[in-house]
Amino acid sequence: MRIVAATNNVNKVREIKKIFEPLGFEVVSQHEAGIDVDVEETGRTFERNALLKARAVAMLCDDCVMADDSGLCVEALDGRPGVYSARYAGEGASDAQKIEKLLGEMKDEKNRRAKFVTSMAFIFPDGREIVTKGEVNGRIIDKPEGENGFGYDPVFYCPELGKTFAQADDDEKNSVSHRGRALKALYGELKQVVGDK
Ligand code: ITT
Repeated sequence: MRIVAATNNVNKVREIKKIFEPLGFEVVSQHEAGIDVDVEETGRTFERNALLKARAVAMLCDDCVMADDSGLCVEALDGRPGVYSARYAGEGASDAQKIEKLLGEMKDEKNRRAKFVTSMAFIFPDGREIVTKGEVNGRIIDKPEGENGFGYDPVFYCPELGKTFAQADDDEKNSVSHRGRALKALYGELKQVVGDK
């Protein structure tokens, strides 16, 4: 089964391929599928935005489509940046700028608890939809550690791995991450609908 990953984030595509291709799915990015669309994320929930992205690409192809909307929710910041994680430091800000803003807001804050959240939307060519979720708890450290991953990974310490997500390789991150968990839940639901691939 061919699945178009409806995202412009190449790091997400790499993580999705790593989990789904060994399961027998062919995953192509929307760019590889020749689809050029940048969906405005106007929803107030991860689920709503994941569906917006998936539906926009599903209208433009005959394949299965998946899209995720993810973000970092920090307890001391009342769940921010949350669904605004990509735009937290302004439109077009770099990962380094987002991290700098986060560490500035967290300066002197004792409660470092945070979680990454993903909503994963999947749409079949006949229009049927599946949405799954994944979360991972961790804490915000006070300076970036590690070179892998993307986004807020260098300041997200994951107790389950004993390191930041940026110190983990793709397989380690996928084994516990919000996106990895949402993808595994999706695989479980797909198996029920279409059987083993
Ligand atoms: P698409 O919408 O095209 O998929 P995006 O990067 O805008 O790409 P999101 O809206 O889902 O994706 O993500 C919001 C931001 O949350 C993202 O830009 C990162 O800064 C952060 N983020 C999401 N997943 C992450 C992860 O696994 N590790 C670190 N940061 C992540």
